[in-house]
Amino acid sequence: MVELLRALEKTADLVGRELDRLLVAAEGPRGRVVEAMRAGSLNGGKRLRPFLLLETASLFDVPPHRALNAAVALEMVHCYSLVHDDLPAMDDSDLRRGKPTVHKLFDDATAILAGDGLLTGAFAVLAEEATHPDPAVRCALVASLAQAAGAAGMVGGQMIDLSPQRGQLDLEGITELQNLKTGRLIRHACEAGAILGGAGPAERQALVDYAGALGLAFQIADDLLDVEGTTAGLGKPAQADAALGKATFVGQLGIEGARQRARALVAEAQRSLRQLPGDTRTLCDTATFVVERQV
Ligand code: GRG
Repeated sequence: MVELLRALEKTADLVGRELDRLLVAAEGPRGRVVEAMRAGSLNGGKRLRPFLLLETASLFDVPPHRALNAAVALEMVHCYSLVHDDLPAMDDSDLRRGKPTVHKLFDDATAILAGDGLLTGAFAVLAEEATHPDPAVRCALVASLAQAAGAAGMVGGQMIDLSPQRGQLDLEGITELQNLKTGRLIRHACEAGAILGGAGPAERQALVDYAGALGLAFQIADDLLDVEGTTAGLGKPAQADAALGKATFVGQLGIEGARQRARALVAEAQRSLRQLPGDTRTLCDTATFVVERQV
């Protein structure tokens, strides 16, 4: 696990430096939105999604610098979703990654624009030739990220999360919501590695299975942290789900039941890795990390 944490740190450093290079400060009133985009993306974070993308690409011998654009684009979409999720019209949160949220540092309108800038900027990054020399691969990455982030993916999940029915969801409903809201970007991370690496259909399916189980385990761990963690430890408000009246995996399964389900999903994710080429030990450890993490 120490090795995994070191590898995660290395990716976080790489992604942070690339975002810093891309988000160039601007003069005049436009500079404000760039500053807000920087505040929403250069504020820490585990960078788990870029890490998964780089690791899955490496199974097919794609070196990190050849997968970096796709990894950074994915993190930009994730950061946009957090900036918008924290807005008063959504989860209304003052704290993210241990720091004041973007709308608190700036204002609501600037936070909306900063999220928009990160989202659209992600697709500009994917379209760059540096992402992959073959335009068909770049198109496949664009399509995969758009599907994962859009109304059939994360945005759709967020809509269910904000719906009046949210408090009454049963286990199946919560699973669907979380598969969309959190799971689809995680699945894109693994599919993008497969796209960059020219993986075959069976390998791609194995990665989709891995990501599906990992994404749910990640969300159950998030629900457990929300109940058991502290605001200082998490860097975001604890017990937020209960305050918002949200039905969660912990609410449905109880603390011990949720923990058991998360462990079973980790084992399921790890089993999927057996179908893949290369050294899958890091992805195996990542599945364990996802449920043992404290933030
Ligand atoms: C606004 C369209 C739109 C979507 C927002 C992802 C999301 C949808 C909201 C985040 C709310 C939340 C706390 C979800 C729980 C799981 C999750 C995505 C946590 C944050 O991801 P981490 O733990 O965060 O990877 P870091 O800070 O490490 O990047």
